[in-house]
Amino acid sequence: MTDIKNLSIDGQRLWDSLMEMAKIGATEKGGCCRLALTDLDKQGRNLFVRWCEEAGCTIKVDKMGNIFARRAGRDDSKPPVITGSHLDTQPTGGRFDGVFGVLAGLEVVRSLNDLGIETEHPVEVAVWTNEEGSRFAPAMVASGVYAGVFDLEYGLSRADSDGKTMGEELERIGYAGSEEVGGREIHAYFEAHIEQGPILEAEDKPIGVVTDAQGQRWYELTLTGMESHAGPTPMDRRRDALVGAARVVELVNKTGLDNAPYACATVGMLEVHPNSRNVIPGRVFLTIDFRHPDAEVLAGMDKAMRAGLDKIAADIGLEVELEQIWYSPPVHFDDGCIAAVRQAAENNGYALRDMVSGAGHDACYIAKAGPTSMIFVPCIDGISHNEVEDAKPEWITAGGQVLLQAMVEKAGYGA
Ligand code: HGY
Ligand code: MN
Ligand code: MN
Repeated sequence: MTDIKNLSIDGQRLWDSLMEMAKIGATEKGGCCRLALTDLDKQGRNLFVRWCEEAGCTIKVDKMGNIFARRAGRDDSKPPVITGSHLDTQPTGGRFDGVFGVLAGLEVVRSLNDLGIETEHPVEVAVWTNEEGSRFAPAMVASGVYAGVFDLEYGLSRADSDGKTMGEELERIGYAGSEEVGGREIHAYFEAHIEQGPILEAEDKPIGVVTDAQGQRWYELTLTGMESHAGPTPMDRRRDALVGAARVVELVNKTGLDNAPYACATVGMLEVHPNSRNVIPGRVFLTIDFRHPDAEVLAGMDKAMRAGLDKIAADIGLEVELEQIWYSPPVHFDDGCIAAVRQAAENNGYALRDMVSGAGHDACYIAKAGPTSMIFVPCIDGISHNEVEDAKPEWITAGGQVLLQAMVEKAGYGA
């Protein structure tokens, strides 16, 4: 029986599958746009399913459209070791965010087949629906339903800006599965992902042993003032919602800076009404994204933002509608899974470092359903959620290699 530390993936095959998948929704600048539950997402899902069936997997789809490609274990009654991530992208997404974790999982299955290894526990590769939270908010909603954080009705009722719900779109693309969502034991879950930040590349380390993920608070804010004529309306008689929004953008940014070095604060969406060049904006909608590894600090950022908002509204005479639409608490991953990742990286002589994930991932919710941890690899200049997102083949191979060995460690093999 080959020692686990000698098990290898085929890095070129993994890279090739990533480049093949990247053709679906390819953008001019070299990125990918496969918004959740669009026809392009359907195409990506279909390609993944075909590849998994060619690798001998059985496929199950649950009521949130989560896909599970299963490779039987010697004792198939045992809970599975699962890996995976997401295939949906941001509008200006890249070729690696999410899809690396999905196809690294497929590469594990293909490598187990090549190596003739039968694991004790079954192995599954998962595709989680709508991780990005771009077309449908919030993010990670389907893994959240799987973990029991949201109920099924909430998940299926999430609507996009055109009012189309996830339930309707799952039916339309043929991925409204029949399997119940969650409620089963997971022996271990590992998610491989690009870091989406600059640390690993700067330290020349191909592996991040992810111990934690920071908490997030997402808000939707509507400021209402008074539309009026941009010409005759004196400056001191205006209730300009966009001036208010500009101060809110500055307030959000300051709230992040005031809680440096770990806090992150972003206004990502801003819609002006009526958006006419000679009308004083009467209404502005914007989104706020706060993050921090410490729940207390995150609560303090919330408080500071609300106080600042009240002052802006009073100064300009605006009505404020603020809704916190999502709270994902900081997560500490499973120490046993973290150790398996660390051991696998050390087995292969990869330089590594412990990390806290700045981004949210499906693993943050799956950690509530079973022992979970993540494997990070660097990305070029730490850039992600951008069409130029890129990685080196040796980094991708390193991540896949560690994933294989960590999973086999947990799944067990050989009598
Ligand atoms: O927003 C996030 O952290 C993730 O990319 N959905
Ligand atoms: Mn991702
Ligand atoms: Mn992302």
